[in-house]
Amino acid sequence: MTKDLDAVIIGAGFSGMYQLICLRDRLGLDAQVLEMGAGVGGTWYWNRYPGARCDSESHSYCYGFSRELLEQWEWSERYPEQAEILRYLNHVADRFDLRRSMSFNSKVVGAAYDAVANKWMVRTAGGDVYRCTWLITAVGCLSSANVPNIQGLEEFQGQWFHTGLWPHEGVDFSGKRVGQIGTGSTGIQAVPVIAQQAGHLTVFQRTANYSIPARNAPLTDAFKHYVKTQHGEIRALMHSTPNGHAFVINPRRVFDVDDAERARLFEEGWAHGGLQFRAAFGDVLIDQAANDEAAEFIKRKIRDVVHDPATAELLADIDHPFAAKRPPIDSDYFEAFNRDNVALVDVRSDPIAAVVPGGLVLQSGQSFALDIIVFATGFDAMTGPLLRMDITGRDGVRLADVWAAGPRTYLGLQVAGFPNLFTMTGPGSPSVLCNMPVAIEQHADWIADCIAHMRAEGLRTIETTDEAAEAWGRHVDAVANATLLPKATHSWYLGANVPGKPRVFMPYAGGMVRYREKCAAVAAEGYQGFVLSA
Ligand code: NA7
Repeated sequence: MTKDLDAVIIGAGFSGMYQLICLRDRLGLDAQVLEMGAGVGGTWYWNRYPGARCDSESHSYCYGFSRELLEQWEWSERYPEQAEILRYLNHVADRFDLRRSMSFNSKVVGAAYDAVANKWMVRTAGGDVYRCTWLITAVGCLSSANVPNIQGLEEFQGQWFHTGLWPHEGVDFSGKRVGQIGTGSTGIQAVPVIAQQAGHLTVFQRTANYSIPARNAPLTDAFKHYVKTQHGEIRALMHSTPNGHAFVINPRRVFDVDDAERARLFEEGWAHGGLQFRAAFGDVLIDQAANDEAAEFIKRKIRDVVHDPATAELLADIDHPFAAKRPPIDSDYFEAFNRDNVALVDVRSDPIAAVVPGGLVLQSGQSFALDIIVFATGFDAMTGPLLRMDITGRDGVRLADVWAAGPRTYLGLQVAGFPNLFTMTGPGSPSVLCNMPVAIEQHADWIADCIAHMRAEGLRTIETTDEAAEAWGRHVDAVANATLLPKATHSWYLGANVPGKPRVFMPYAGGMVRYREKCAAVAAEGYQGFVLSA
């Protein structure tokens, strides 16, 4: 089947759904979403692992474009769990009649730009071809599962799962010997829940990680009322903060206060819980000495919580600044190591050598008998979902070749040589350093406004330049280097979690406010850094 359209949007998660509303309902384009899953939801469709929950607070983890939606939808908990977010996204799909413009089970395997026709030809695994003027990738930043290439996995006689491709019917852990590899945000959420169900859980830790208690709880009626009646104020606050959350980062510095006051403020943040812990001071992610204070506070908490001193030491032996890797928040993660059925194994000093039919073997020869292996090993972040689609631009140039030394974009929105292709929340944009729905709505609106402008002016192509992308790339590097973020040399922000992936700090660390202003200025000044032609 070949179909002609104005726009194709790849992905039916938060970003693709709202982009469809912008293009189809606001601009009147003939737009279609292609989605590889069988339903909407993106991240929340795939990540169904035990304990899967958002680490943005529910009242800020939602769309802001519809007043009625803000006033009518009601979240039940401070941090919504996967099933609730998926219900929300299904509700949005129904409410705005999105499904009629979506093709599910449609995995995009290629997209090629035809310069003569000025069209993109988008191919799906099922052999369908969609011909369109505008191509928008809404594929998410963390959607390409990273299963480590461990020798012997295919011979494992038990079951294994990656958290990002979790079976819809769930996994029965009861009485099973479970091994979990990975202690990032996902692993930290999964451990306490799997521990409750499994016969025994062995956690294989390569890099110890900070985590702040989420203090998740049902929302009170008073808070629900506040969310519904004060949504304008809440959105204004979210749009005024660098990371799109509904809380202010206090500008005071860690050493502005004396030891006792600092301890009190950290305790207050710990008791309040969540990402807001970091907001007690403005310099935690900028100044190493300030960061050390926060890091030591958390390490002391870990030692207080975990009874076995050797386990506590291993969990608190953290080698990077606090929040330089994505900072997890948890519900009883460290407490789980006090259970009799949970053990921690250090695979930094003694790496995993192989999977064997009955379990795992470390390089020292120590072996573990396992029935189930859970890979909480993260994603080929940001570039992975784009590169796996085989996108070719002008003159058949492959995106994979253009990005061989790392991604280069202008504003995270466009790549030179790929006209009329927009990469929502692409590398070089705030994306994962921002509360995602905020970053997503800003991109979708900007792209829709750009297309509306072009149609009004009779323009047919927009393409950024190498110069603009190079300059933006230098700026992205500079703002990252002004923080402690690049000091976590093994982070997925840098691409360091995937063997062979170029090390480039991918998200824009300059903050959402500054980024939004830059994008608005670019548009207001005639799309500086882009070439628009008829
Ligand atoms: P992350 O944050 O990339 O964490 C992956 C974890 O898996 C991390 O602890 C890794 O250790 C570990 N890992 C990866 N490969 C291996 C191998 N081969 N051996 C041992 N351990 C390994 O992914 P998450 O899914 O937790 O979080 C991603 C984001 O999703 C999260 O920030 C939320 O926004 C949602 P490492 O640190 O690399 O040594």
